[in-house]
Amino acid sequence: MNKPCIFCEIAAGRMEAEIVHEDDKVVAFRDIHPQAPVHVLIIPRKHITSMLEIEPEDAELLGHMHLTARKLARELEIAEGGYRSIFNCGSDAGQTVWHIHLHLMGGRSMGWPPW
Ligand code: IU
Repeated sequence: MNKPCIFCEIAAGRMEAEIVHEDDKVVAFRDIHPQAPVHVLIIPRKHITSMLEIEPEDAELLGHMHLTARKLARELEIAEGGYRSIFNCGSDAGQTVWHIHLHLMGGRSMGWPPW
């Protein structure tokens, strides 16, 4: 039997996470291995394996994810200093969980490029 998707389990409330926002389309929770003072993952309730699999019908959902990032950046007080929002797509980019997630990171100064 296939293992259930961990992020689908979090979205369904069957697995614990420190949730900072949820609505009918997305759930946002704190990353368990934060790489910045604020590190939140915004996930869609809809299971989409990677950014390579998004479809035109997902455009509104993706926009909603970015608007949620903006709202949380303000609420979590990283908007003024600046923040990064990132989708890792595929293994070279460092994707390890196969349910799309928008990383929202801030609270420290970050370098570029991100090795
Ligand atoms: P990536 O872009 O696929 O590498 O990011 C996956 C993130 O999910 C990574 O930062 C993990 O620390 C995080 N994470 C989590 O917050 N909770 C979990 O149960 C698992 C991974 I598995």
